[in-house]
Amino acid sequence: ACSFINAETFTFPNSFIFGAATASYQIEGAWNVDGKLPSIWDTATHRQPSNDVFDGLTGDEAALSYYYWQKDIEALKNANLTMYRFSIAWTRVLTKNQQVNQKGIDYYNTLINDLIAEGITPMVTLYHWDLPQYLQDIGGWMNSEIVKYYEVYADLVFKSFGDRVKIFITFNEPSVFCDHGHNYAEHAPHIWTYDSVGGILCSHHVLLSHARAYRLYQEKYLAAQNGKVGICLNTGFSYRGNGSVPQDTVERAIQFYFGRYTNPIFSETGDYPQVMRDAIDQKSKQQGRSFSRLPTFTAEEVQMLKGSADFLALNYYSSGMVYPISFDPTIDPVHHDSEVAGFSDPDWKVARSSWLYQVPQGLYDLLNWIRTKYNNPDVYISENGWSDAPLTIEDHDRIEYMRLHLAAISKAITDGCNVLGITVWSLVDNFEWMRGYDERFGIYAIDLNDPDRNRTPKKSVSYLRNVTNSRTVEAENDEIFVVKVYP
Ligand code: GBH
Repeated sequence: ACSFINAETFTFPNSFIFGAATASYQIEGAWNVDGKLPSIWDTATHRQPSNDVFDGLTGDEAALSYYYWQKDIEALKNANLTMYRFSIAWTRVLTKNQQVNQKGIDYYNTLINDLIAEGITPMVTLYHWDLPQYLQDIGGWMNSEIVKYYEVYADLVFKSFGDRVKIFITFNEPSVFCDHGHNYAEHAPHIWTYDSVGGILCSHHVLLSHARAYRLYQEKYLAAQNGKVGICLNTGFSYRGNGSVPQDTVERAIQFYFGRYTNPIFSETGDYPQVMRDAIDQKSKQQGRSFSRLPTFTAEEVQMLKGSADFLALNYYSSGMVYPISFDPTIDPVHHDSEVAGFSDPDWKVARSSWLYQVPQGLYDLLNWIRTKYNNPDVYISENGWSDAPLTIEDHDRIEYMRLHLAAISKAITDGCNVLGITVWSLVDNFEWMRGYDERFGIYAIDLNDPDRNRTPKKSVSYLRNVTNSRTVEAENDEIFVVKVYP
């Protein structure tokens, strides 16, 4: 055991929940089994001659959780975790004619029943990036008709599982799948659009789909089921990149990345952040366009969105330094609407994933920013985790990352932030999107050569067990507060 000379002990209230998270495409495998239809990630990973994934691998099998869900439940129990965040594959539960595929429903029913039998609370994400390909074929998230399809899907999920599932998340990280999927073709559906128009349309329709699903639950299911519905949003915190960066730049960075979803849902005014509205309207005009690239919500839509979440599910991994840049409409301004650019401090510790720097302070500052900005909503940390090389069982770096981020959360709770729990990313090693299986986030290792996909506990499992037993972690302040301060 380590001992820290100036260590402080950080505690967690008894109500605080410790759990772990996964997502359907990243763990299930069985991509074409029991009536499951192809999703945009099946399409993306099956592209020939190259799928652009590290080592050319796919999620066709992954952790094979479609067959080995009991091993996942064992893993949760063994780590002393009492909440499991997983996602439902839209492609398993509905046919192209929008009819129920019972075999898909059966799979999730079994998983949910088995979790509950072990005292583990299910937290269900409806959409973690695996859109049915037949919906992509009509434009996917860029077509406003998607809102109706999503509502049918949400209705089925609430109706089928809501008697036992009391925490639903409508979407996972729209900023990621909208921008990476529809602006610069890094993620499925690999669409590149000029001037962010694809990502902007995607975000707009995701927001409307979210709100419709939330209202549907309130009207049709809340009275009988009494559950909560929220949305999962990700962001880092932003810091001034040098002494001449105005504080205003920091706020712009957060508003453009995070505020585009939080302002419509969690703020008192509703709608898109004013800075974003003004900037995109003005730049569209400057480009000679006759209407803004950013669509408008009707007054009813603003109302429908406002307050449409019982909690915020927050994914936090890392933070960045920002500085202002000027908008040049003559070059393709992919994400220059904000006129903010970012970088990472090379002094920060970096994971196997090149974007993942260890900045626990960012989580602490972000939680307090959310508390003051949005009247202290209920928050779950729905993802937080560290990547390392395949089969790293002695995962000391992950343990350090978890310890410092848990300390940051505890400190934020002491400040009054309503953080209800955490589901760490991830329960098991899984398909890390374009990075394939080269970056491992699991607290359990999976050897892809093992046909039984046994879940081998990494050292972080016993660490987590200690944390959940003692409900404390130890950290020094200068391990948490790593961001340079410019006067
Ligand atoms: C989460 O996204 C996802 O919800 C989860 O499925 C995933 O497995 C997990 O994180 C770990 O990555 O190539 O430099 O442009 C986290 C946010 C956004 C982080 C996209 C990586 C790409 C960075 N991710 N980002 S870069």
